[in-house]
Amino acid sequence: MANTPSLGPAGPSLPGMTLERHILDRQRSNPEATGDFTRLFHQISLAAKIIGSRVSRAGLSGVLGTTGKINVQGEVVAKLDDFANNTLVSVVQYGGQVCVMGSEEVEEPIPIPEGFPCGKYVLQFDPLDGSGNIDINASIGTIFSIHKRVTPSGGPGTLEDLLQPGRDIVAAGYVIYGSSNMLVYSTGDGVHGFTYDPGVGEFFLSHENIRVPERGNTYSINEGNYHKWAPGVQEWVNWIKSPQDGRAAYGHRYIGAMVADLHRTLLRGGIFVYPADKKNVNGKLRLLYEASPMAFIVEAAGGAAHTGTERVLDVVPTELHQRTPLYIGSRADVEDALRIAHD
Ligand code: P6P
Repeated sequence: MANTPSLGPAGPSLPGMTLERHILDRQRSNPEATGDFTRLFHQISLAAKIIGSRVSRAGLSGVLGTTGKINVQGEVVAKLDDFANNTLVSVVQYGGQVCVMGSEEVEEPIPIPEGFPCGKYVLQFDPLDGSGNIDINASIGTIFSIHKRVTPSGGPGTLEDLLQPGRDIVAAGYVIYGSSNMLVYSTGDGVHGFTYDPGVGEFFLSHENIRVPERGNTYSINEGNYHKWAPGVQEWVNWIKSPQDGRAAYGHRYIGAMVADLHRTLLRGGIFVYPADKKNVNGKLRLLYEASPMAFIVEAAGGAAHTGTERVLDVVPTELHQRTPLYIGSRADVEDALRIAHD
């Protein structure tokens, strides 16, 4: 039955396939693997556990509220934004698997500290997506993507290593801190979800080979921006609200954290849209550490992701924090949106 925990070769003695085992099996199936990817993923998993632990008791550990700082995005930095960013950087930077990092919270490329080895991977992340939801205890998440470096090995990574298109992603994933914490990842051949068991301190396979339904029945967009949208987007939203081709009208869901809205879309189908508007002329979501990794995952699950003018994964970045409009989800729903909003 789909999505039932796989006991795997370990057999009934273990309660299920752990994330660590899943990544290790992948390494064993690749004769050229050195174990660097496994070690990097273990670090990301550890960071997810640490962040998840702090998120789950945010109201008790003095990390609610803001730091008073404004980040490169011009957004107020929540204390948990800082904590999540510092956790990811500190857990990864000494491991020797990464040559440079990029973070939503840091204006410049994050170098590996002097005296520590630079590896073959490039890690980019939104450490805490949807931080506006923290203080109201709604779902938030972490998004990450991994590329191979393109500059010569050995020395420090550069901006060139970060400015790579999504089609060259080696692996991408997200963590959703919600009613339960889950880590979902893909290396391009299938999308797999792991649910965190706090009693054990491990992520266990719970959603094997997730597939986005060809079409859903939910659309997700901030309707409060209606009057800022281009007429084509307004036309699509009015269209999707009315029953089409004998189908019932779509329901509307919007959590305000892309990870949560996209997790629902990944599992149940439908479409998430954050279009360009009069205020965000290039869209609001960031390409490198939000749209591209999520597009990689959704496409690996059989869905589609588009900017309105091109496939998200084909966009060649020119700036670390550049933004993009985003239409993502079930292939048929994305095609409808592009046909009505952009043709
Ligand atoms: P709005 C959160 O700030 C975020 O970056 C995404 O996670 C989310 O989908 C979007 O912005 C929400 O934006 O303008 O609707 O609050």
